[in-house]
Amino acid sequence: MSADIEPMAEFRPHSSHWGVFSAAMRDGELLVRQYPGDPDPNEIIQNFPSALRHPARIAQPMVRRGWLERGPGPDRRRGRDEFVPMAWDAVLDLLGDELRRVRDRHGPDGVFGGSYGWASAGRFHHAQSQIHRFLNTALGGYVASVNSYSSAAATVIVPHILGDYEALTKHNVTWDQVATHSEVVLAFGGMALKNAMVSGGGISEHVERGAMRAARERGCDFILIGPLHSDLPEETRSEWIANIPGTDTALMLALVHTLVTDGLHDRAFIERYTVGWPVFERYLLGEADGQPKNADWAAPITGVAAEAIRALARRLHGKRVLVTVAHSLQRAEHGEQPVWMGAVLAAALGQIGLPGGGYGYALGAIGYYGRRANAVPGPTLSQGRNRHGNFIPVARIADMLLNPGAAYRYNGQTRTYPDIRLVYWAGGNPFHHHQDLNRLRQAFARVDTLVVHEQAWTATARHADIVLPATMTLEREDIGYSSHDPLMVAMHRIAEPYGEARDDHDIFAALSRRLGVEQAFTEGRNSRDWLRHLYARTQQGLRDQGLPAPDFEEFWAAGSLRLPQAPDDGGPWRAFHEDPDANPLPTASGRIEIFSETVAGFGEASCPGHPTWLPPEETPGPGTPLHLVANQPATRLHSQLDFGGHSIGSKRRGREVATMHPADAAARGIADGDVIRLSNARGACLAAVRLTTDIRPGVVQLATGAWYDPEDPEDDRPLCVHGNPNVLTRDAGTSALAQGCTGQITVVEVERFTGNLPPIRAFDPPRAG
Ligand SMILES: Nc1nc2c(c(=O)[nH]1)N[C@H]1C(S)=C(S)[C@@H](COP(=O)(O)OP(=O)(O)OC[C@H]3O[C@@H](n4cnc5c(=O)[nH]c(N)nc54)[C@H](O)[C@@H]3O)O[C@H]1N2
Ligand SMILES: Nc1nc2c(c(=O)[nH]1)N[C@H]1C(S)=C(S)[C@@H](COP(=O)(O)OP(=O)(O)OC[C@H]3O[C@@H](n4cnc5c(=O)[nH]c(N)nc54)[C@H](O)[C@@H]3O)O[C@H]1N2
Ligand SMILES: [Mo]
Repeated sequence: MSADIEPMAEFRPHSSHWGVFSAAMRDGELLVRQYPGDPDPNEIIQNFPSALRHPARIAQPMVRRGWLERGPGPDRRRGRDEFVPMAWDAVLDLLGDELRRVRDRHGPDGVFGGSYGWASAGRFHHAQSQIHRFLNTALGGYVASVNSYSSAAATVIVPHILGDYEALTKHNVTWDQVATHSEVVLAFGGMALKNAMVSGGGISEHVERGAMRAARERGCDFILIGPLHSDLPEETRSEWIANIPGTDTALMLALVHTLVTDGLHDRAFIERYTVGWPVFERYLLGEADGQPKNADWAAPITGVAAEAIRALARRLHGKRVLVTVAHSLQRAEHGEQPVWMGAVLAAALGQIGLPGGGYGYALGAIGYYGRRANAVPGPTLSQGRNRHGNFIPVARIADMLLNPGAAYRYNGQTRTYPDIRLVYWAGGNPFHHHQDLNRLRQAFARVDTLVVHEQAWTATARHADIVLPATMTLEREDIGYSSHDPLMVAMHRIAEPYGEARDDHDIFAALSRRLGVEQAFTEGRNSRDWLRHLYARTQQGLRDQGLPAPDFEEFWAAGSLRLPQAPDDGGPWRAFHEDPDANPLPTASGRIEIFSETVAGFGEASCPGHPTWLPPEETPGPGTPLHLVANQPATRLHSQLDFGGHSIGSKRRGREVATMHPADAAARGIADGDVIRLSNARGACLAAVRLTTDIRPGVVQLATGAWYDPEDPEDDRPLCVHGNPNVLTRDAGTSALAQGCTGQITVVEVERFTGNLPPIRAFDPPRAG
């Protein structure tokens, strides 16, 4: 039994994407305590206390007045209308009828149930699993979404060029190897501690700071490539090369060019472990197009001096070098290219497969990367089978809703957008995650019905026709588990549900009764039975290994269970390095593909057969002279609990804080603490500004996650008064290969806001009538 969690008197164990903790209710107040075993606990849990009973929570089922009066149908009043409260039984009857109507008239192709989003950490009440299981059971399937907003470009390109995507992030170079072996860490986009602080399913130990400190103390050099100096922690004492956003592929090409022309590239490695180098080399040296991709060529593109590029390349030779590429680089136009080119750079250095060396794609971006895997299976709710099978690449949702029947390209296929009548969301916030929100509003106006389960009045809930209040994680029992953290947590209920909120599972169970599939959905289990059932898999796994396997009641009473983990064996690239014939990679050739016949065969100009510098369409110019970097927020996870104390505490004058360079500010008459207006042709938002020299001049940074707050919701392109950068970002795919999200980088102009400051209303419940 584990003594990892303090004995359960008043404080009970719980878990979240941002860490394991325990909590108690005392005199109506929520108290949270960080997990004592965490060497570097995450302050984001401090959003819970003030969020639990915040008026931004949804208290009862609500139906949009226009939908109630006129019935299902396209309506531009979504997000502008008032809501009518309704009793649970009535609203469930209404929704049951609507689901039946859409199913019978349009079939599963009329329902979009992708429902992308991070939801909460517990594995049974995992909203996506619940909604997919429900739609599969009740409708026989739905239009799904594939890949993630996080990493679509990498997810699609990596199997062609390197092998298994999951293994690249989760079974590759670990933090232990960095602490012990790396001599140089070349971090494109950095490895900001704020990011690794988050881990889907929960995390008990944040180890990244300690590992980077240990590496540094051993003499490892950290080199940060990117626009923000804060993307590597102070502990690394990093050297900072501040390139222009979106230009890393050109920089990497020039590094490899210098290696090649100096004869420093590892020819033996390239020969033995890769295919396609000769084709790539002709491009690199300019034999294909007359332009050598040398440091002089890259300097004006990247904003990095040619001599600095050459010096960096020469420094990497002969060292144990780990090249890391943050997710952010590929969440941009042609995001496939830096992912591919990072692998080519690591291959040219001859490092892939060596301990602490090679290619650490996305290391540091999320807490479950760079760790050992658990050696027993964890709890997962079966989603059933989607017999229908249609899908879209996740970030193409607005394109789909606006262009039913249109053809598009994805991973070598030509596909067609379905005609969606009903959109059903639980556990995600498209008004957080999607780009060009004013366009998304137009897209949501097209459907017959939008259903949302939410814990709080997000803009997505405000745009829905039927809003069902969901419990917050603290209000239900669950199991906290991540495949790469050894502590499985018995998440006890801490508080009673807010208002009339119900668990997503109970809502779907009630709907499945109305649709005649209750037994298939619930299998006759209540929530506690399900936890017991899901736990049994882990228990059996322990038993199979002859390890102590406490029964569910013991696990529940102890509060946590420490699981065995697999050894740090370096993963598939270590095995491949040791013997490429015996352990080929699962690519077409079994080798690292520097040129891919498959990708070349797709014939996409936006993603050719080898890594290529493709200048972005969106670059700073007249009217929009600055780059905007819209990265992950430090004080919350995405938009979750933006109304919590820790998130609110980081705002100024109620607005999200943007950062910019004093030189850019001075040129615009902007002072630290001012409210600024960021704008481009797609939209505008306000933010408070903090000036810092830790940002590259010409770049403004505004994290995602401030709730969309239109000054005048009647307007088609309203000013967001709160600071949601997705009113500015561009809704276009990374390329015809992956069609991934490109939200990280856009272009804007910034001015001092001199008008009367509009109030923040994002956290006030909408009008009810
Ligand atoms: N411009 C720009 N945009 C981006 C990014 C970027 O870098 N730049 N990053 C992208 C990335 S990487 C991602 S992953 C996405 C994230 O986008 P999302 O995952 O959609 O963002 P979250 O705020 O985590 O949304 C989760 C929602 O689920 C709700 N929720 C939590 N628990 C439950 C529950 O148990 N039941 C129900 N029904 N609801 C629940 C929360 O209140 C919240 O509204 O954003 C993307 N968007
Ligand atoms: N606290 C917190 N942590 C999180 C999340 C959160 O919402 N909050 N979200 C989680 C999720 S879902 C994901 S997918 C990961 C995302 O992980 P990432 O995508 O890696 O995280 P970001 O913070 O968006 O970006 C990291 C840094 O990349 C830099 N950057 C941007 N563009 C460029 C470029 O063109 N070149 C270079 N060299 N650098 C660039 C920016 O300075 C930025 O700070 O984070 C996870 N961690
Ligand atoms: Mo993500």
